[in-house]
Amino acid sequence: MDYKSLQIDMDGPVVVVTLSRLGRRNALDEATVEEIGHFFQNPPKEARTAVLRGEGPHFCAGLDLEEHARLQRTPVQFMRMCQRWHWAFDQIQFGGLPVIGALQGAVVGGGLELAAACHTRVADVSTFFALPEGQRAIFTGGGATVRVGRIIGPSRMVDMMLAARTYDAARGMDLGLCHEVVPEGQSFQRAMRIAQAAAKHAPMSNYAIVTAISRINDMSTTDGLFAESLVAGIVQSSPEVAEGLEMFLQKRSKRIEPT
Ligand code: 1HE
Repeated sequence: MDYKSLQIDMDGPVVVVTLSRLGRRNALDEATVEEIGHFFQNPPKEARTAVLRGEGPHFCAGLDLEEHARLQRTPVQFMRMCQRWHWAFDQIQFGGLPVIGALQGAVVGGGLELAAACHTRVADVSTFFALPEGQRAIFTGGGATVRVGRIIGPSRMVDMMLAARTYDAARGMDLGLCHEVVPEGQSFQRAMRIAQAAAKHAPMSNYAIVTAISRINDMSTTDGLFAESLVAGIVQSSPEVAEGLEMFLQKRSKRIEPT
């Protein structure tokens, strides 16, 4: 696929995906969402982890409101569009590649839905989170009811939308919308360091981390524990395990220390 709204760069084992619609503050039109889904469904073979960022001062301004106004979609067309967003963001969350979101400025509406599909989110202090759909006479459609609702809880999500709340980076971190806050302009560098370190993990271990935990949390206790044992059984018997254990037994592996 010839990507027009994404810039793709390899940096060792890390693939950097940059949303590049600066003139629209990286807002998501239909073509961009297709590119995101296609990319994360078919990442480069040599990529072990990914960093997703937005060009310029904002991560992503959500739904492309110019396209939305222009296309005058019918209810069925908008429903279909939302389902393409769900498919595309599922490729991020469940595609198997660990994806680190590097956030700055606006992470709003569909931009927050996109960020919520990333596995780790690093925000700089300029970051703000909002779901302004209510103020635009629309509703979330890119997965927020599921992904954001599960992060901050449905009651807080209702309040966030009704009371038109904008959370800054520190509040976002309290609520789990991001996992780390760094000084202005440093979210990309920090996301890269996390991605480079995670790229050294055994691939099966990373695959289990990014695909199994969310799914198991959708299950009942009994089913979840059973599924965990199955996943663990497969991961624990992968070839990289012997090497990792050998390093530990020879006292060559990194100690786990308080930070
Ligand atoms: C856009 C969009 C957009 C900016 N669609 N063109 N999303 C929103 O409600 C957020 C709307 N945007 C904003 O609140 C602000 O633009 C920002 C806080 C993101 C950035 O502010 P700023 O001052 O840096 O930029 P700007 O001057 O407001 O915008 C620069 C340009 O980007 C301008 O175009 P220009 O031709 O006048 O230069 C804007 O029109 C354009 N732009 N945001 C299209 N979103 C699956 S359902 C999901 C539902 C939602 O996502 S609802 C939330 C929609």
